[in-house]
Amino acid sequence: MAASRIAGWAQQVMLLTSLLANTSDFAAVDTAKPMAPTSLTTFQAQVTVAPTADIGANLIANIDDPNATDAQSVCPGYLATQVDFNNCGFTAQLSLLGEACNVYGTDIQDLVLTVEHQAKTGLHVNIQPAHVTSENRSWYILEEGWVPAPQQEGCLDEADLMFSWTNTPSFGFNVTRKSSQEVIFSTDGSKLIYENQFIEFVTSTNDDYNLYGLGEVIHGIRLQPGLTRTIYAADAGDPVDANIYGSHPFYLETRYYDVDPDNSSNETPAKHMSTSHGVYLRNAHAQEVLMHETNVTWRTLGGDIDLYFFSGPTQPEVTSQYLHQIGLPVMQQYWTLGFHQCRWGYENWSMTEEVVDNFGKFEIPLETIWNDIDYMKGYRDFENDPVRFPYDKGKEFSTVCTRMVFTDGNDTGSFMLNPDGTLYIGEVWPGFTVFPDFLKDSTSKWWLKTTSDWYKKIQFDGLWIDMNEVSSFCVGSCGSNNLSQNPVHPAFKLPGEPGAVVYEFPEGFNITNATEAASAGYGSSTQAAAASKTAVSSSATKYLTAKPTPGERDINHPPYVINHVHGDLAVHTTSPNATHHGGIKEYDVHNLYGHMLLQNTYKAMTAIMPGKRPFIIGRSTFVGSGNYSGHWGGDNYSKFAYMFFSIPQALSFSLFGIPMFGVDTCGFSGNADEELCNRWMQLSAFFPFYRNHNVVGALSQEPYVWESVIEATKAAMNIRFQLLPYMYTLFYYAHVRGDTVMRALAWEFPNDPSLANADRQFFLGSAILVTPVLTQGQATVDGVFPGLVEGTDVYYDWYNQSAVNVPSKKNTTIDAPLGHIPVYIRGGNILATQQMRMTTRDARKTDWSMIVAMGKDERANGTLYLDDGVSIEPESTKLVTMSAQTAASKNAERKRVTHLRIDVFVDGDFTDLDLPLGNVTILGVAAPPDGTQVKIDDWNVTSCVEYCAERRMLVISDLKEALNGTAWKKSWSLTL
Ligand code: MIG
Repeated sequence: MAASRIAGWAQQVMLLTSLLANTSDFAAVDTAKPMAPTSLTTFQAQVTVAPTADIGANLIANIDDPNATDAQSVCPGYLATQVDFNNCGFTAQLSLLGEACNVYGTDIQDLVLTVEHQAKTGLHVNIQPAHVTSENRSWYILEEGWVPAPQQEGCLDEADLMFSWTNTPSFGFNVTRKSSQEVIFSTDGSKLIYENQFIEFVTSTNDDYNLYGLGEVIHGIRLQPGLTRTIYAADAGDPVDANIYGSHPFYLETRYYDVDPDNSSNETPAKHMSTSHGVYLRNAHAQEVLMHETNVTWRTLGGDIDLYFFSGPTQPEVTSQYLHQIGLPVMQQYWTLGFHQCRWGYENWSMTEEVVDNFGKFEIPLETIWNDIDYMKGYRDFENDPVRFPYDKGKEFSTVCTRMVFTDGNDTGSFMLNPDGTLYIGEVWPGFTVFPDFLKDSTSKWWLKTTSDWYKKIQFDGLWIDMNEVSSFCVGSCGSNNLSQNPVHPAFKLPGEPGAVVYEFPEGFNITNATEAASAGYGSSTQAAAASKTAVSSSATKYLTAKPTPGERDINHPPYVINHVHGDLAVHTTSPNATHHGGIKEYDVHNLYGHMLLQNTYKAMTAIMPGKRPFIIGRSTFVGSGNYSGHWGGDNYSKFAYMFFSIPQALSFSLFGIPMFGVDTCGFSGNADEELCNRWMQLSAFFPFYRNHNVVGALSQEPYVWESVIEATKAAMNIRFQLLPYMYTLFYYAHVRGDTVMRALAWEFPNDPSLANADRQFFLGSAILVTPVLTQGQATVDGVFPGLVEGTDVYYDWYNQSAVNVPSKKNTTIDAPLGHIPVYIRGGNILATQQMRMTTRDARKTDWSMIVAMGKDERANGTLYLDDGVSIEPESTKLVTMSAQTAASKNAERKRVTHLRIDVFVDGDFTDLDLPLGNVTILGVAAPPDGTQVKIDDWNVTSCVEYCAERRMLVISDLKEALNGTAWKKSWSLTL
């Protein structure tokens, strides 16, 4: 949890008065025993939970079970009748077309199909049981109060998408893009299976399809045939290709077309274009999506079929259409884009302060310092450890208040229950633990009160919401009869305890650090344990053959076994039969737990800090969480491989509407080394959320630990700070328009099929291309400059400001020695920049510069959004629109730039950042200018004009006075 914003170097003492909380673990239950003053090392005296406590039934996932029944071959499908048209679509009845198959539940005889055109770009297809009662409502219906349902006004006539259906051989439907007649979704020819614990529908696909999204998962960006995406929120440390923290049942599909298929000439390369569309299944149940060669099969363990199609037809349009429906990304405070230092293992205030001091000593910018669960007393939420993290110079915190968190919550009925109405008591860091029931209104009030009571004792600037999947270290209500043992030690070894996993080093550590590697026992067998820690047990032999009981559900062991990372649904989280007030089972809402917690935390923070944008970084997210929170990538590893995975994970979260994303820089689990941390501190500088975080017990990895990392960090931060106003502007457009911040190459160049899988580089907005080294021991990196070989685009090296030479082949080898991250400005863009300081607050006081990167057409554009950086509804804002153009004489002998013009259009009255403009650097100016007299709004002004022929760069400096010491006070035009 984290922490304090450092208001400035003179005010380091602020550190002691602001802290972000890990609200992961919730209130500990009341216990007869007084709380022991705990620290990580006092656990020895505690009762340890039985090693079997977190082990569930030994299951074989259906997709791995050779004997599993294929629903398609045994089920009858449905028949559509009673079609009833209305203004925007129609309804129909679907009835089972034969004998029930009851394959993974009980077949539902009658369904209602609703098809509704939404505005021009949206199509909604809903299939739900005809008879939903108040008792079984939560089995099938996802309440709009929890997850809004897209509602776009507008109807049929201009709709982009058409819906058609058939009854042969059974009910199936097609969604077709009207303009091109291409079918984008087709269940035609497959059967619909609709049971009380199992739904399946199948859409046929084109060959070699390009799907993106369906998270959260650690994988490359493109989802190819052979994969299964399981969606069930899990506390699992970033295993590859398994379900982890968040649930995002949304995909983007991009289809490329050869524009001139008859062209067989070798000279003119094939020309392509693409269209993209989005598919969102609004369903919060456990589910999986199987990607096959010729179809995509979607299976859920409940809920309904609530499908929304977004017609695009480009990725930016799909994303914007989707985000406008699920909730646009929340605007972040400016300072949150500063650098965050964190680790599990800053044991007390003085150690925390020492880290802050070290940043000062080495002059590395630092915005915040975060404390992890170390600050808590007995790992309880909302309570600081009185010895290590006292509220006020060691003054003891009253135990009465501690219990109030639990007692208040209990008195207001704010916790989840067992089916018999007693408290559900799982186990997390504080020991036996209860879990807020966020489906109940009174819980919001209790959460708000608890959060604000704590805020009165320790002022924080944001909240880090960890373990909200929700994590519980034992199966079932394991604390129910064991409360007297509290606070118990979890069934597993804590990092750093004897017998715990020995930390591994990054790939290649044995080569670059031979001596150290030998003494650290690198490569020893103990390290295999780290990898298997989260892997699914390969010894699963028992297949739990739960035969469906007609009409009843087995929610603890559903007949269809998803490929859950932890096997049994009850493992490492609250059990499916944990019960909410009002009777709703966790089975039906599990994937929403994290989202509801984020939503409630947002509410609490807006009450505590009225008018201010809450800063929340959450682990478990759902569709729409971006409306409240940012996200970090969870427990990754100090490995080069995970540095790579951070890019596709970030790009997926761009699609999910959570642009405030970053991963644990230098890696969480395992020891980082100099080379890895050097590369990673540079890479993450181009991610919106920039935080170095480490597991307890691992070697220190703050950027000042290694000399080369200090230099590399400052070099990258220097660029980041210059780009902060640009990044902030990108956030503004994400917030108001549904734009993305980090972008895949394919999204910026939709007509280049070779980029469909490109996820080792990315764009920040449309202007910045980042091509990092992602592997060990390299001094070069292969990358592409989209559009460069093709002649449509030009790129300028950030460092030497010259245009990149057109390479002979598309994939180019770029020099990238350790400490250098290749960064390019794409021609056609204008950036307004400021300077690096130790904090963003001070950076916001520096003079402006402008970088104009001319495009192939000798034009460039840019925007700059300015406000106070804090308020949800700023009193005043300013939007600056910049454009530039040049014209060069065609006289080959004496080529001159005859004309240069820059227009700055200022709209709005926010004045705080009307600081001087120092200089304008124009990249890609074909020839020297004809004259040197700069005019601003037709007035001759004194300034300095320099042209560098080598770099084709023109610098106009000394503009401060010419503009009366303010860059954005009013609109102006510069001509030369
Ligand atoms: O069970 O608070 O992902 O960032 O350091 C582990 C300790 C709990 C998991 C988080 C990680 C954090 C750790 N937490």
